[in-house]
Amino acid sequence: MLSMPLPRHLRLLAVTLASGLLALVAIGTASAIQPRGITDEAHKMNDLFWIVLIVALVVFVLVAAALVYALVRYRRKDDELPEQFHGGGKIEVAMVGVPVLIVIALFTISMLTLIEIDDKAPDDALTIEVTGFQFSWQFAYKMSDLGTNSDPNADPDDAISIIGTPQNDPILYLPVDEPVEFLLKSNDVIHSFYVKDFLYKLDLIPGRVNSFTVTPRETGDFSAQCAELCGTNHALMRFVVRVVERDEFDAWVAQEAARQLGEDTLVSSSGKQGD
Ligand SMILES: [Cu+2]
Repeated sequence: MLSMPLPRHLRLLAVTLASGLLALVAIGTASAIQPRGITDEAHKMNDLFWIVLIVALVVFVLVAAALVYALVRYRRKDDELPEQFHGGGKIEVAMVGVPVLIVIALFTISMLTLIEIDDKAPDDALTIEVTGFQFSWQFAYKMSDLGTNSDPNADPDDAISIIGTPQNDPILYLPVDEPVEFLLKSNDVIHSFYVKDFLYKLDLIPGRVNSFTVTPRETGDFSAQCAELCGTNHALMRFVVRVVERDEFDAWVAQEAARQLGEDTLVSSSGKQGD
């Protein structure tokens, strides 16, 4: 017990400041460890994360301050019972109404974000078929479906394909500032396509195709991995997402096409234009 009790409003101020300080520590920690993400979709999810965190912290500060204040202010001082009463109309309505409004608001914002990030890719978006297998990845790019630099006359079967091994992480090339649609498949067990900087993860399930779309906004190399325990070498199922400018992407495609499909195939597929 304090020998010189602080005035009531000072005590309330002290506990509010203390819980506010805790809330600031939470914000600092979150901003230090939470990746911002590199895609439009990730930025929307990141915004949602901060809205929810800040609302939660405001609620925390108010509830913690009220709790500590009540514990101190109304602690047992003698054997006399305090005044006994039932009900408190206004405060009860507020204690039900305010949380309900907060939940409705957060639900609405979350749904709107979900609808935006689950938006289907435009038809002309680059499409990459991702196949997970024990224990690496295959990335296939169809020559007829390369986004802005597609060859509409390419043979629909012409595709370049990058296949990794557990010892050699495959590189997933993406052009910056363009929507990319991923089609996720698996022929053995369930894997999970997880790119930390997309703030997104989606399972590859045998017998079905899962898809999602992102628009990367930053160039660079970003590490990624399988996020579903899929067997003994699951930990070696890593890959690198390399986001590059369109020019560099086209040069890489041309180089891989020449290597994998050969000059002949390219000539013959453009030769079909006259058909
Ligand atoms: Cu896996």
